[in-house]
Formats: sequence, structure tokens, C-alpha cells
Amino acid sequence: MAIQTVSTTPFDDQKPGTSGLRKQVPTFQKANYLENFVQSTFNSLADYQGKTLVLGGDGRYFNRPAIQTILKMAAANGVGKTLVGQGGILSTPAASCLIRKYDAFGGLILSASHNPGGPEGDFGVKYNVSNGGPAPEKVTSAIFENTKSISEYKIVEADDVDLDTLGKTQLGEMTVEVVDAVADYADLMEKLFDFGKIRQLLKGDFSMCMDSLHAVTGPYARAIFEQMLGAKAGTVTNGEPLEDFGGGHPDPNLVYAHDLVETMFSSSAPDFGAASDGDGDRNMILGNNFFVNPSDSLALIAANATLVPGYKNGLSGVARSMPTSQAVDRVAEKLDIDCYETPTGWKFFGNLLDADKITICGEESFGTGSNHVREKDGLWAVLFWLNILAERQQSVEEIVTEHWKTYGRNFYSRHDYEGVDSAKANELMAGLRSQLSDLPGQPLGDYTVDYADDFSYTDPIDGSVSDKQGIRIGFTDGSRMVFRLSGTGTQGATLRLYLESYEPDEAKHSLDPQEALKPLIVLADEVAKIQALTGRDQPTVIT
Ligand code: VG1
Ligand code: CO
Repeated sequence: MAIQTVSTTPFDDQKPGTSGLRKQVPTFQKANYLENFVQSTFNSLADYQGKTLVLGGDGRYFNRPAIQTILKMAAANGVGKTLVGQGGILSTPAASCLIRKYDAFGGLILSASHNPGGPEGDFGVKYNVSNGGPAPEKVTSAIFENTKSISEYKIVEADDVDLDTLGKTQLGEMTVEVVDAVADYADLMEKLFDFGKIRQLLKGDFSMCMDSLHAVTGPYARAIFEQMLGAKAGTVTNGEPLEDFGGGHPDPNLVYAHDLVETMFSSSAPDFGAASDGDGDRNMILGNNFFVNPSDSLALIAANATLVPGYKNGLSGVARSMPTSQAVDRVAEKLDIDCYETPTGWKFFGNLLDADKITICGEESFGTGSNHVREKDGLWAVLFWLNILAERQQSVEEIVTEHWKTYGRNFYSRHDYEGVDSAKANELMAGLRSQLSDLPGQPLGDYTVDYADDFSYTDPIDGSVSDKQGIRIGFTDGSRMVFRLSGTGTQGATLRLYLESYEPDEAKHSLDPQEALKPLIVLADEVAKIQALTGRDQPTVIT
């Protein structure tokens, strides 16, 4: 089979963001755009020849043609074998599972996660390394450097590979194996959780619903909940992955998962509801008329971990991203284990997990996971909750309010201002940065500033430093506000404002978070001039 070497010229916008390269589909469809990024990835790697690559995506528009291109390029670049999910489908956590299980040198995951899909939607490519996790910054910057000087790429001339039939075919020197996208992942879940107990729970009068938002988890959720665990047919809704996610935003939050939210906040709500995102790494957990904040979910999973077979021996430590609420810190303190604070993005947990410094970690953005793979894992979190519910025989709301009673409540909210003018967003951040050194010790509203900085992280394992990770203003009473710009959006800029306060008094735990955080919300606008600079008088999404 002939290997072609094609001349190309660099694009100037291929810098990977929070998790990989995300752009609108028409950008990815430009001649050589995908090819440049894929070749730059191979160019930046050493010693992969003859080894195994994992390849799959969340099924969004452009998934299949991208897979065909990548397969032909992998063959031309000397990859020994590529494992592809059937139909081109692999959830992000399932891809991570396969990389680990089959000792692959890495994987390419095609997804723009929670961003909308379709011909005018978003697409993305992410490279994961041999531990199954997102490439660390030194790898993504090497890829980026290559994109700036690329002059040619390699591809074999061949017919498209049949992605729908399980089994092996040959593409030049490379073997392509189309694998069941669900089986290995489902096996891993069965090893971690007490499927017998969960089956028992689902057999009784307990009711649940799982909204896959027409994204990648549909086939996984049906196999695991309905087939393996005996949940009744129809438990999984929107379970067919669609190229445009049915026109929706595959983002499991209170705004974009509106159908599920309506069901769970109705008079006939089931006991438990959950949703996951485009590529299956995020989760939203709801009880009957009750929303579980993701930061609380992380804390609660850590506090209840020993109820779950896979974690019965306890946790080596925990970690959370910097903007995530400090609820899990309190659990760690009680368990007498370490709690690490990392920048936003799952890649920062990789070294800590590999070194067994932590067992469980999470982000406020509906991401929770553990050392079972090296990605956050939506269905894992849902199973974790089901296992806890099966053990404790209480409602979601009872479990959460009991948790607050024990640890106090960290009121928490994230306000997103999506699609704001990039120049204005940068001006806002610069304005904040210019105030940082003057703030400590100053009164602000009813608060006194304790510290103000632009978060910098030194990886405790490899010593690498990541700075400018978000502006934190902490107050003497433990409250904080954090400002950062999204690294995953594709249109304009997205400003994220994270707010947190701590309430030990049980009598005040039932307050609405927006009420409890009101003084901080007002103050954040004063300090950052959000309304004046963005022209927005309210956020696009409040979580
Ligand atoms: C967002 C979240 C971050 C998450 C990232 C990838 O990043 O805030 O916590 O790791 O998305 O998640 P940003 O830079 O937009 O704030 V996923 O599910 O899109 O891979
Ligand atoms: Co995702």
C-alpha cells in the first residue's frame, strides 16, 4: 500500500486548550487542518512505531471521516495496531480504560465534550498518553510547536475501513481492530461496584432515570443499567448517540439537561436521576426534587468510599481542581489523608494518581473520577451513587443533608458568561491582576481580603510549574471568589466566576445558594466590573 507524503503549511490556531484542540467543525474541515494536528502529534512522539493506538470519539458530526483520516495516517506513520471502538464510538473514560488494559502507547479521542455538535457545531481532538490520561503540558506544547513548523504529512492511499464490523483488518502494515466499545469498560465497572446490591436496589420500588442527551453514553448506560443491572427498559433516555446530539447542548447541567431537570423537579419525580455529557466523562446527580452540587458530590463520594467494594480499603488521598469547593478538604481532614489542589483540567491529576498520592479526584464542572482510569468518568460517578444508595437505603437528599450536618455546608456556585467579547474578557482579567498586590488586608464590602493571587501550581511529582491558572480572592472568613477564562470554548471568551462560602450552622443549610452567596456575587461585580465590561447583567449559566 502506497504511503503518500503530502506538502502542507501551518495554521496559526492549533494550540490545545484545557483538553485538546477544540474548534468549530468548518475549521476542522479545512484542507489539511486535522492532518496537520495529527501529524504534529506523531512528530512529537518517540518510540511508538509498531505499538498500539486507541482511537474513537463521541459520535458527533465529522467523527467518522476524521477516524478514516487518522487510521490512514497512523498506518503511514508506523503505528503497529489501532484499536477502534465499533462505529467509531468510544467514550472518553472507555478510551482511557482501553489504553491501560491493552498497553497502548496512547490514544486519540475525538470529541468537543460538552460543546454542541453538528455541521456548525464543534469538534475536537485530544491526545492521551500511555497511562490513559490527557497529555500533560509538556506533550501538548511539543505538539503545538510542531504545528507551527509542519511542512508535510504522511497518509496511506487506501479504501475506508469498515468501522461497524467487529474484528481485524489490515491497513498497509498496520492492523485495525474494531472492538466492542462497551465490553471492557463494563467489565471494569463490575469489578469496582457491588452489582448484586445495586441490582437488588433497582428491583425494589426505587426508581431512576438516566439522560444520555443523545451523546456517547447511551450504549454504555443501556448495557450497564438496563441489561446488567436490571433497571427497567426506558430507564435510559435519549440513548441513541446522534451526530448533532438532537440539536441539544450535551452538557449535564441545570440549564442544558432541561428535560431531566423537569422530570426530577416534578411531583412524580423518580428517586434518582443522572445525566452525562458529549463524551461521557461528566455527570450530574439529582435526587427527587434535589440537585447535588458536583463539589458536594466529590466530597460525599470520598466520605462514603469504603462502602464501595473497589475502595473498601480506603483512599490514599484526594484532589480537587482549584475552583472546586473546599467541601472535600473537610472530608480529607477527617479521614486524615492528603488533599491536593490542582489547576483546572484533568491532566493535572495524572501524576498524583500514577504515584498513588490520591485515589479519588474531581472538579466542580461535573467531573469526578478515580484511579480506575485516568479520565473523569460520568457513569462511574452514577454507579458510585447507586452503590452508596443501595448501602445506605436513604434518599439522595437525606444523604447530602446529613453530610452537611457532619461537615458544615460549603455554599457554592459557578456563574458562566458565555460568548463574551475576547478583548473585554482579557481587559477584565488584566484589571483584576492589576489589583492583586493591593488587596490583601483590605476591607471589601463586609469582608476582609485574606489573600489575592493568580494561581500557580507546582506538580509535586515532576516539579513542572503551571502559572496564571485563575485569580483567587480569599477572605478572612474562608469565603472566596475565583475568576478564570475558559480554555474549552470556541466562540469569543467565556468568563467563569466561582463563588464559595462556608456555613457551619445547620439551621442555615437549607438556604438557596444564590441567596447565601448574594453578598459575594455583588462584590465580584464591583471588583471585576463584569457588567460594565461585558455588557451582561446576568450570567448565561448558573450552577
Ligand atoms: C471546562 C471545565 C474543566 C474541565 C474542562 C474539560 O474547562 O471548567 O473543569 O476539565 O472543561 O471538560 P474550561 O477551561 O472551559 O473551564 V470536558 O468534559 O469538556 O473534557
Ligand atoms: Co466531557
